[in-house]
Amino acid sequence: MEVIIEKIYQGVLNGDREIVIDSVQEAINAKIPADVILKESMMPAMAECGRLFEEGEYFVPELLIASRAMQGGMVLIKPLLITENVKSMGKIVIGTVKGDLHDIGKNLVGMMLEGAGLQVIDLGSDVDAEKFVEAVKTNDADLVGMSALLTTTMENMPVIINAIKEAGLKDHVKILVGGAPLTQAYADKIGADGYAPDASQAAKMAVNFLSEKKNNLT
Ligand code: B12
Repeated sequence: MEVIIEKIYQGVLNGDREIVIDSVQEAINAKIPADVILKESMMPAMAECGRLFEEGEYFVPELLIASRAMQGGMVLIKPLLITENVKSMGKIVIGTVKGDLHDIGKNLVGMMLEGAGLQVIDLGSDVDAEKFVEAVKTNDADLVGMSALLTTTMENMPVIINAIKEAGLKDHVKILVGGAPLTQAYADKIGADGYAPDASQAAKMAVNFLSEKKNNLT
């Protein structure tokens, strides 16, 4: 088993989608449970990619290629995770805000979050307040992640935060924001719970919020 797990780990780390797909299939055939594949190979590999990114050894292209490789394997194990009834760490609704079509960073954040064990409900781009609120309600989400790449569209973030408050959902969800024009100061000003400058730190922050939530419940 270790050999296949290591092959998947290295495949994600090196962004080799074919190797990941073949090795994940091999692992499934060998009856390795889907959650073991996820937790012992793909998640640590994405965490390592995040570490390398923070240390300046990996850049956005390496992250995108690693994420694409992981996605190749995820397609195979997702249905099994559902039948094995593996609980995700928590649920996050993500989207790029209204008027904004930039989705590369948001997708990267989504993949890192998935790599960290969260269930990601991706609303796509150009998402208005109503859609965010509806998705939080229907999915009983723990977190909301909003992305904006334009100085004009980042102004839609407080509108969405207000709509979440008005719907009475603010006590149930933590709101994370990001995108190139954003800063911690802006996140504080609009009442977001967290800001992260990149996908790796976004995933760490999401995991921290979920651990805090779990600790508060116990
Ligand atoms: C690619 C791109 C496009 C593509 C988008 C394709 C796509 N599917 O995404 C296209 C060609 C469509 C495009 C269009 C436009 N673009 Co454009 N685009 C870019 C470009 C070159 C790269 C953006 C990108 O993908 N970066 C790479 C990703 C990985 O980085 P990122 O998005 O910042 O995400 C990281 C972090 O910010 C963070 N993060 C992101 N989201 C989130 C969310 C959360 C919750 C968290 C915690 C973290 C987080 O993590 C991510 C990963 O590490 C930038 C230039 C730049 N240097 O940013 C201009 C840029 C953003 N675009 C710009 C402009 C002006 C436009 C247009 C208005 C151009 C025009 N006149 O039509 C249109 C707007 C269309 C629209 N309505 O959205 C300007 C914005 C200026 C401003 N200050 O507002 C920029 C800065 C270029 C410039 N220097 O002028 N664009």
